[in-house]
Amino acid sequence: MSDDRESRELGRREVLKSGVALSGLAATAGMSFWSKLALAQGETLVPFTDVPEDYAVAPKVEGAVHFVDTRHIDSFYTPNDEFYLVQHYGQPEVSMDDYKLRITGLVDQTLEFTLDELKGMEKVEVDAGFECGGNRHDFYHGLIGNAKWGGVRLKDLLERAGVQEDGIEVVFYAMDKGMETIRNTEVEQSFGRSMRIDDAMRDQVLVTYEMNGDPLPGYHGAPVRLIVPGWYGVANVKWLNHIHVQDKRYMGRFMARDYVTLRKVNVGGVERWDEISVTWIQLKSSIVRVTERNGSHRVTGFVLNDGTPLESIEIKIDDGPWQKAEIDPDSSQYSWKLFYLDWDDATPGEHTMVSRVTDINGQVQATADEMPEKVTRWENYAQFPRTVMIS
Ligand SMILES: Nc1nc2c(c(=O)[nH]1)N[C@H]1C(S)=C(S)[C@@H](COP(=O)(O)O)O[C@H]1N2
Ligand SMILES: [Mo]
Repeated sequence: MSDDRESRELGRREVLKSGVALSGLAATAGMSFWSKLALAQGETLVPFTDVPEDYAVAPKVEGAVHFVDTRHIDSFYTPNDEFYLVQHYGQPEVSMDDYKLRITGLVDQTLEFTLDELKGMEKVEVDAGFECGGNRHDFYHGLIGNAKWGGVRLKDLLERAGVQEDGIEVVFYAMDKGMETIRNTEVEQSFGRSMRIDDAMRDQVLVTYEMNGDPLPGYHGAPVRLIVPGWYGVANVKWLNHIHVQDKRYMGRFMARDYVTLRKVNVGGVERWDEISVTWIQLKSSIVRVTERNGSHRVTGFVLNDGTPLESIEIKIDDGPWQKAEIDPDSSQYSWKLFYLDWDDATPGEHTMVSRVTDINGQVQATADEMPEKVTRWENYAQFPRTVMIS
């Protein structure tokens, strides 16, 4: 991925390059992509044989992880009350009335913002889709969602505070706390994440107070949450109340011990096992549902990545050729990209299908077998073969 921040931010036209986007647009001319995706009358879900019959997603409850049943993804924006939920230290008590966001550390002036003060600043919106870095096949990639987030640029806040030259690391502390045993010592820790200053200064990184046009729900970080488009969910610090600029790396659990991948990489000509904090979303696609209507079938799925424009999304059924899928033309740089393929010649019986995405840099989503060097349970972005039963 590019280190050139300026060139990362793209218009919609650039996001959807090549014939894929064009054919997608042509096919849906005069009709929204989503009106084609919402289940039409008489359209039914074709059962996946890789999903147990008793598989069910529990309703959202406080403190618990909540999955989305990906077979039912049928809108570009995930409704707030369905959006997945991960809260490592449970749901914190938050007083909206005395809420303040503090900016401290290596800045010219320490600042404090009330929610109203934040709302009084220039408002920016961004579509961002993301998944938990621990999302995986076992639950059909259900730790995923896509929303429109509204708030202020982190950069605007940092510029007001005036980051000093030796301020290279920005730490985000939240209001939820838990006990952690570190080297045999039990200590209380706030949820925290960090990023280097040039990542923090990207225009798209927002301190948000709105989700899909509504005030941020309590589950999703009210009153204020960081949103880092193109990064895994863990970067999007909920219940944010303290930003600290410092001159050394932050080594809290969610940067240095948890959400750390182990990968074999080439380090200056030497093969090394490297431990890397989860940041940018890896290029990934997955099939999530198959539907049938009047004997014709449609295969639907999603793509997530770091915002690099896509070249193609393809689907392979059994031993057939890779076929190009249509990509949702409403996709934007950091949203999820939904896609579908009309499957014309489905025959009764069990079929295996898999999707793969390719970006404009020629990076292709690999199979699990092609990635023996990827060993941790974080970042599950291998191709995900699915099986369905056509009756
Ligand atoms: N304060 C705080 N922020 C947090 C978390 C948390 O436990 N506490 N979980 C993180 C993780 S691991 C993920 S995947 C996302 C989940 O966001 P969601 O619950 O809004 O879907 O929030 C991130 N932000
Ligand atoms: Mo996560």
